[in-house]
Amino acid sequence: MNSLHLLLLLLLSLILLTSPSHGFRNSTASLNDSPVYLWPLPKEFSYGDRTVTIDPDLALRLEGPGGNSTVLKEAFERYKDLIFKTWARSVRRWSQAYDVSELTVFVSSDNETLQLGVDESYTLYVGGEGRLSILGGASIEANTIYGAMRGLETFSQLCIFNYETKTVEVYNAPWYVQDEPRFAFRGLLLDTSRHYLPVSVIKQVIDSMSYAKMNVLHWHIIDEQSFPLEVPSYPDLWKGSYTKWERYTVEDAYEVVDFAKKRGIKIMAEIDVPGHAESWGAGYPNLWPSRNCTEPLDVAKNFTFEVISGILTDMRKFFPFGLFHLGGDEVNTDCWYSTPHVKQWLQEHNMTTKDAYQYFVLRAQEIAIALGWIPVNWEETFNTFKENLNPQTVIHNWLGPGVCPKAVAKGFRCIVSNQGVWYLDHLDIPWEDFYNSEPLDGINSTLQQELVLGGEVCMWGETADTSDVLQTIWPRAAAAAERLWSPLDATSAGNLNSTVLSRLHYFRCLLNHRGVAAAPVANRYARRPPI
Ligand code: CP6
Repeated sequence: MNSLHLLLLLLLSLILLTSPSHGFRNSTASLNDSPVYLWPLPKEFSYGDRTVTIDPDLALRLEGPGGNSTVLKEAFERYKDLIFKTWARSVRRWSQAYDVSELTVFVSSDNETLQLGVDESYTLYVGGEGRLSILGGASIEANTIYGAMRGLETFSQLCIFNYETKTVEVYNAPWYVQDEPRFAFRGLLLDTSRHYLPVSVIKQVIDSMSYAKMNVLHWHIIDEQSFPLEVPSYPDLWKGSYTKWERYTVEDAYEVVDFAKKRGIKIMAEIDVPGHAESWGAGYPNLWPSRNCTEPLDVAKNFTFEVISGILTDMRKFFPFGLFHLGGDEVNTDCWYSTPHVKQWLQEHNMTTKDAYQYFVLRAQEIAIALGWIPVNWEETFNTFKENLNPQTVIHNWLGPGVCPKAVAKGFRCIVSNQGVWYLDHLDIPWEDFYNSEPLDGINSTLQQELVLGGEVCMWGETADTSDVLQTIWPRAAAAAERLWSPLDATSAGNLNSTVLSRLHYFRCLLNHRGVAAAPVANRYARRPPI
């Protein structure tokens, strides 16, 4: 920190101490008196009572070791379009000066590696009146370009189009925001097996996730219904796609990963084994135990593990994220026992079907670990054979509350996706239930709490496709996004009566303006929550 920063900080604290926090009302229609329309709510913030105008030719000044980033420059251009082209076709260009003509972005590291736990913190300042005053202008300080991107999102949410003056303004300046996420893993599952989703739709989902500061797209690519992905090592696998036009090439996968990275979002890919894998056999029927036992995959053949190894080796090239999901849920092993050669294999190895399920999951884990991945498995694996799992395993909850407390007590890391409150395909779950679901419920020790990486909302694809996937995700995913980003006290009970409803209405409206087909906040399906 140099002396200029110190001076700025000093002056800032002065403002924070002297400025009223609720002094001002602007002309935009609001549902209550709060001037705060940010989603998710930042960790700390304060605001004043002045209105500043933002120059439609807003310039970016990049500073610091990370300041030369092309990715960040591109992000700035995207946000400039969102700020100035979202609400109206054109802003009025004035002859006189605007209060904010330049956004200074200081990034202290040039390391653009994107992994779990990457620093997403930022400090945002949007100044007071007067372009030349020391308190004019706007700035973002961050340790990584990903933190700077989160700051750009917050900045864009402060920028509001004034329909009378036809300029973009920030109300209640000066704003001072110091922000960082509560959880490192803030995910959304997208299922492209039950219904194929074009790459353009996946990109829309990724874009919309970045608006809510979500950071992991769990790509449930393959399931029993279809195998849409190209796997060079086993080129017949994608014969399991619905049609030859409903497939992802290797290049598509690279493109999705790259598009997401530019928005600070990791892609966690999944191959769900040994259940949920019937479609693998369309190209390689040998993966099926028999013609009338097409799931789970054949545990008795070495070929099965050769194929898994081939898929993972290929995928390792285009999925750089350190976590890889190996499924392991809903495995019904009955037909293993009723298939003669598998039954014989079980007897030769002195295994029950349950032992064989464990053997399969552990062998798949070993392949993923040898490739440098941390395996993630659905909770049945933990529920069935607990300590035998590799200790690196991340347990992914879904069946109900309770498993993460048990998993972290045994030293495993955990991701929460309780189906009763975070399953988006359950149309009757209202946003309030998404909002009130607390990932750390039932976990009291700080050490164990730290093993909860975060949570994930699940958009299973049986009943949603391109025509309605975005409106099914939003706005309810946003409720979980705030739970996972904002401080616990900001999202605890009682706050439902404060700004949360007006902010969610505003965020949903913002999504619509940005071209995301988010459904109304109180949609026609959702049952009302208990009072
Ligand atoms: N597909 C896979 C699914 C589900 C799971 N795994 C699922 C189960 C129950 C509900 C919703 C989705 N469709 N592969 C469970 C993790 Cl209610």
